[in-house]
Amino acid sequence: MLIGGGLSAAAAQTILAQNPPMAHLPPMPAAPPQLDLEHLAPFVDPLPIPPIAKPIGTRLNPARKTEVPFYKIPIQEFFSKIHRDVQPTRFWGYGNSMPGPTIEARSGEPIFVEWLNQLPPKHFLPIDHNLMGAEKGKPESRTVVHVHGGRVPPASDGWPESWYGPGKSATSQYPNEQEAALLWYHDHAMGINRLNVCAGMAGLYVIRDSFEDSLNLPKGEFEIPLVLMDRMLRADGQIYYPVTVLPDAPWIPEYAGDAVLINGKLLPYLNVQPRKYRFRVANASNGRFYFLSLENGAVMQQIGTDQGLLPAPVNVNLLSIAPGERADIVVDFREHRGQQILLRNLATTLMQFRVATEAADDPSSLPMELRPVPKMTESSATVTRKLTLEEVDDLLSEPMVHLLDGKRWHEPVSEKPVLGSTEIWEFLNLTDDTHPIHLHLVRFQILDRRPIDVLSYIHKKQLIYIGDAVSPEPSEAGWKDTVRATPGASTRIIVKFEGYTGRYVWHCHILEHEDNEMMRPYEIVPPVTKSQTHRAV
Ligand SMILES: [Cu+2]
Repeated sequence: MLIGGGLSAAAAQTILAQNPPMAHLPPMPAAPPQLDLEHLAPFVDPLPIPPIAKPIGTRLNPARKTEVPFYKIPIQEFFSKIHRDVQPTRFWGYGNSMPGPTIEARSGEPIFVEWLNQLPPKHFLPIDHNLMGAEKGKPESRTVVHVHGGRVPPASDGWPESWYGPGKSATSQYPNEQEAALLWYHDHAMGINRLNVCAGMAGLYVIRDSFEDSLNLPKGEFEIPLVLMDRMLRADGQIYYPVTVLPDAPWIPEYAGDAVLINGKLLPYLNVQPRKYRFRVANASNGRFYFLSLENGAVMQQIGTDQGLLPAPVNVNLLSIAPGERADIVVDFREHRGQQILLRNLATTLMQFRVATEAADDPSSLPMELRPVPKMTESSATVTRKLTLEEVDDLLSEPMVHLLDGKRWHEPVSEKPVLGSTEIWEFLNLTDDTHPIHLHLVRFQILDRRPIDVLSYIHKKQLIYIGDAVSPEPSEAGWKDTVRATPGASTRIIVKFEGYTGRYVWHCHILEHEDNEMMRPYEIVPPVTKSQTHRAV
């Protein structure tokens, strides 16, 4: 692999060791001719900014007897230009843009969204009917929407089996009782969510609050979302999703395309002024990890992660971001007047920033102290769960299925944290891949990662640590909802289960894994009261 962006060979080796590409892919039929990215003119399209969703009115919030903003967002097929020289690409998405319209919300101010399924009946990507939940006879274009990172009642969270077919809709309430953060919404339909997201079903959901406002970070036209989605594209610009050689079992273990769309465009450019910008980065790819850098040594200062602001800005030369994760970045272009700066993923160019020559005013701030993140102490946890991440291979060493704690989706719920309690979840990754693990509803902190003797665990169920525990990187030492569980290692998180009782899910955010059993339900149960204890006695 060629390494660029000022990355040393040693650093690249470390990255590759921690995040190896999928070791094995099933035999695949030859792909149809792909779009020739080498000869595509770069930087001919301006970076689009997804439209802001507008409420169509208000609706009574029965919990508070108040009227709250009401949105209707259709889910439909449309065609969109991903590049000046490529004919329009078919997408299934929200509104008629890819990414969908950005929902702007304020902390503490609830909204309702009605999601309307207006998709055509036949899916345009290959469904594998062997997967749990994707059996024949179900509507192919079924969907259900999940707001990733949202603290949402269970009925509005997008339970994977609560999908609905074309012509139907579902209304979700989003209380927004949480701190400012960049969330994102996407499809979560059981067994086909990798196909629906690949088809374009993703959009941003921003929560703001007065604390964040008071920091005077760059805003308005100086706050730019960057939604990363890689795709395989046919020569005619249409999305290609590969299959195996088995016509009845087309599932592949991971999807990765060479064409990286940023806000729905290939190789776009952005005109910027020589001042500070805030970039809200979301990795909405099925399975690709990005390692982003800026040419010319322009510094990225990471100010936030999945669930909001970090305690202080962190300088990053290389920004790692796994599927499902978000990063909040400030870049000051002041020293780069007149320059053209490339944003790269390792050696691959993704987009260009064109810095204006004229000096610009910059009334925004980048405080050295952002938002306090009180450290959760291990002693506050009442339960520790050891949960394996496993890959089951076939006779040819090809992955057949991925499991959490050795269990499949339909097995009884085994994780039942008590509302208000704190637990440590220790993920024991017995596979060769990094799995980004996401828990719905909650935010958490990463405690540490530590190498383990995988074979001892597999053969004797003995947990032997074979190295020191390593603290999370400063850039991930904030509130998280998705954690990279590295291969051959224990990754520990500490979680307080707040918000609601009921059933939620936790899963790997590599969508091919999630669709093939790497997702489990969990249930938050009410605390047992003293009177109930007496009755039980
Ligand atoms: Cu995975």
